[in-house]
Amino acid sequence: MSEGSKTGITRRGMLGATAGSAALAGALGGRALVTGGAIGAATLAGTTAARAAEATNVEPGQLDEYYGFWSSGQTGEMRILGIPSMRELMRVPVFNIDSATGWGITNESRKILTEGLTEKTKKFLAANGLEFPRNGDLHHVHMSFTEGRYDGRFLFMNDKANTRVARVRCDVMKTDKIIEIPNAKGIHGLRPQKWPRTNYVFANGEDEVPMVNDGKILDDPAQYVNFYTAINADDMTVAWQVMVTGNLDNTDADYEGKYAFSTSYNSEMGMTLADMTAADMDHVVVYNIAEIEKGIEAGDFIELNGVKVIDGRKGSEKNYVRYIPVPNNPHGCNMAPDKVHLCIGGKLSPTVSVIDVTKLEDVFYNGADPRSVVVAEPELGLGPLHTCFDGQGRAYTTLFLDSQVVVWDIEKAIKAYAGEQVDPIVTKADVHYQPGHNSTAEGETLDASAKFYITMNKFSKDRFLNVGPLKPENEQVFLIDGDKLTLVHDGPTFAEPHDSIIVHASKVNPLSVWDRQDRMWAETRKQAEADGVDLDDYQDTVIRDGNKVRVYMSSQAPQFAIESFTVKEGDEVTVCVTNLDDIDDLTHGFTMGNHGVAMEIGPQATSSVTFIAGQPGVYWYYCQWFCHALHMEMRGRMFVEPRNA
Ligand code: CUK
Ligand code: CUA
Ligand code: CA
Repeated sequence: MSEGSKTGITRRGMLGATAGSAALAGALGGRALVTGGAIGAATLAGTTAARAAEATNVEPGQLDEYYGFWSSGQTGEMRILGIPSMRELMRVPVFNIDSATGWGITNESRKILTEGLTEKTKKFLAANGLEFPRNGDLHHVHMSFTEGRYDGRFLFMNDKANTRVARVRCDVMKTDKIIEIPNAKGIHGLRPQKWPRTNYVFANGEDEVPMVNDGKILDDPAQYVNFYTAINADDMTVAWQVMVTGNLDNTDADYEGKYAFSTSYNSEMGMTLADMTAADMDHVVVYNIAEIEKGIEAGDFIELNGVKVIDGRKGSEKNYVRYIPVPNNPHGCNMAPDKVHLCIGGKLSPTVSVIDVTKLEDVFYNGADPRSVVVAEPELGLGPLHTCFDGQGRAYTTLFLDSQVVVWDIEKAIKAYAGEQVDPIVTKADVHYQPGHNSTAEGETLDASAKFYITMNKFSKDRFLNVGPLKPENEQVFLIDGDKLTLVHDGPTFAEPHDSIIVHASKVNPLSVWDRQDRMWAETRKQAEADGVDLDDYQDTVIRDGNKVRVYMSSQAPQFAIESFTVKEGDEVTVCVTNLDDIDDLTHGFTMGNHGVAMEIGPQATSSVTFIAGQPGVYWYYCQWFCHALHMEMRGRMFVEPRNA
């Protein structure tokens, strides 16, 4: 029995009048406290909390108004949440290997995980006994844009650990492309082009590398460079790269299709912590997209590992890039939906630098001082990292060291910078604890709104039951109510959402049943055709091809069409399953016992998996996605005969 429960009052309930009233309001359905009775301070506070709870409450059975697309850091997957409820709806494996869906195990996913790797990488992975990297570090998820708004086509994301960029199809919420970025190292910041549409996805290489990184140069920092990459979003190929001075942290693009930006915390090109924080100022790199395209067209590039690379390093930047000095070790890079102001989080500096992008023209073409584009630098608090927007002129900046969010007014900050006596700070609210990224609904688009504020905190400490030395992170939802932020939700989460985007549900329309002809299994289809198997007019059959055996079977709840098949020890067995059910939510699985293989097969989907048959004997395969009252009975046997029998 826990402390306090003897009296029927929990410790949590005694934390304060507001919390108590909120708990009471929750127990009464979140609507009770607005009616009469004794009105004291506690009740008034409770009223606000109750209203807040109501505004973010999604009753069981009701749907959320927004989708949230979440990164997962070192877990390597993408997550889908319902907002404002913060209910986790789905996990989409991307750079990770996933036991439930067979991502990284099925032939279809292995193809996606391997085909975009460079030949060099494939070779050294093979030397490590690997086909593709086992891990990923996914920091930034962003949706494709059309004219500054989310268009519901694709989601793009980075892998810092293995220098990759992936794309997820929004029609089926599956990863369809993963490419390794040549030359660069450690893809970190990533953003799609906003205007006129996402033709490019921009990606920062965080880590400097020797030019050329082939082992001849190791510890001569003077010869290190960094790469900014533009990826063709439609076919996921590298369009071009720009070689720059200083490392690259976060990136964003403007609302005119003219510029993209990167923060650099290491303009010093230092290799140690002391070196990286030595200078007073670092910089923001501004990329002039039209000039870079012209330069590529005119042949002003070197070709490096098959990529056209423009030289934008200090001293040879031409009109390709400009370096805007900002206080030391900046981090966040966020374009406001007013189309004008770019906000750079100071991190080591308590300021956010506001860059007016309409002034960049003069820096590129009229020799204006690069610092002249900085129109405000409000002092906001300690450790400003990322900024999001509400479409009403306000900015919300996370203060990592202060464990707070600061709400501030962009126009007032500009006036204060010009010498007027105005305070740009609207309010501050405590968060628990140490926030990194933050999100408002569609806050990085022209549809930015002032409904919810979500903070992604790096530490939860005491906010949840103790689960051992490794604690969850904590994500909190605040209701934005005029000048006020009201905390309405704590949400523990596993490693480690860096970033999220909130997209109105009307813009995302996934299928419930696969199209039988989906391109995901085009290769499998080709193999079936070569085997004389028509996957549309299903023939359940076993094909023998030397030591290779291909088993084509359909599944329909609660049965696999083939209830047993025979192979020889050491045969390479491919099992291809097509789910003939075409009902919402009727997913089957295929798990081959003791062979380390499993896969998910959605309604009308085809999926295949290849493995080497084990020791002679009987092996049961079964459906591991609960599909029917007779789901447990949905199984069959693989007979493995001795090789020389
Ligand atoms: S970074 Cu994580 S808190 Cu990788 Cu976007 Cu700033
Ligand atoms: Cu099919 Cu479970
Ligand atoms: Ca620095």
